[in-house]
Amino acid sequence: MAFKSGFVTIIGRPNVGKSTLLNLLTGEKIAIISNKPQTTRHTIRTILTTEEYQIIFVDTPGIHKPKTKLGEFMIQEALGTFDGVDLILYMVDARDKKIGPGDSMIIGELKKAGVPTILLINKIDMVEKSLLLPLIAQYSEAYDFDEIIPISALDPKTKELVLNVVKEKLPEGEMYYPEDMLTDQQERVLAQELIREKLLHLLDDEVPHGIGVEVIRFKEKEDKNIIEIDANIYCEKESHKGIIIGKEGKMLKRVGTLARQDMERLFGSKVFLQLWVKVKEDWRNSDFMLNELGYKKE
Ligand SMILES: Nc1nc2c(ncn2[C@@H]2O[C@H](COP(=O)(O)OP(=O)(O)OP(=O)(O)O)[C@@H](O)[C@H]2O)c(=O)[nH]1
Ligand SMILES: [Mg+2]
Repeated sequence: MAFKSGFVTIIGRPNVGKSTLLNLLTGEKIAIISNKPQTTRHTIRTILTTEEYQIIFVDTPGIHKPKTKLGEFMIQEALGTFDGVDLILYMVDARDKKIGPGDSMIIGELKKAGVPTILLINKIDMVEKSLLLPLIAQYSEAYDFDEIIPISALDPKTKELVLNVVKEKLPEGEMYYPEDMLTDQQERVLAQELIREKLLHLLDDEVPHGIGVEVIRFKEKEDKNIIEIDANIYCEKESHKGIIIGKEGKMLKRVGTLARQDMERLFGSKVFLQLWVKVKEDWRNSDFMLNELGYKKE
């Protein structure tokens, strides 16, 4: 059988489970995940290579109505992936009773793009099966999806189910990337994201959305098998800084320990991590800061 290859983008509203699915499909923890919407801010490519195919999955920020320049960047990142991909995996939440305005907007974009699309109705572990049929009926009326598949991204069996369908739709083609390449994300970006993930997990709702992380030093000391990483955590208010640092620095220490453990696993090396917290009012609307933190197109 001829080798197949292609680009597959994963899109949908915030918090529907896109990054969870990406990590399940590739078997690696590359994308960060949290229970808070707008966790993913850049597109992330991860590459799955087998003897039969190479799939480049593109995880994208949740599509929402932007309120800041950062939000606008995120939407552009997501919509920008429609162009030139071989297949779209569009995820929605099985708990939705009907198609809301956010998903109607996304379907409008799908119609413009005209790329083959599989609808994945996710989180079916959280709903009664009988509620799925009416939702499926609504979606199949709204758009001519290639397939509609109810899934749970938390169920390991979903991996094979989705990969089989994706494989079927892939065109024949060569490898785009070396077979041992896992992601196009630089290690410093992965480090930055892991720190942000811990902050999302440990802090209450209001604070994390206003957080940006910048790795200011990433130095590999190969002779000692250690990586030294320094990072700034930017927040929008003096009161948030206090929360992030915590009583006697406890919160920051926890963030640092958890992020370091994940980094050591991912990089296969010891990590020495130092964190600083800085206040930058309204940085999410500052072109300069967005540029600094990598939320700008080159
Ligand atoms: N019960 C259940 N929870 C899920 C499932 N898939 C994902 N989740 C949870 O949903 C939350 C959001 O998951 P993410 O993967 O971060 O969602 P996302 O679509 O990438 O979100 P953004 O990056 O903000 O757009 C996390 O708490 C996941 O654990 C599922 O099938 N069932
Ligand atoms: Mg995500």
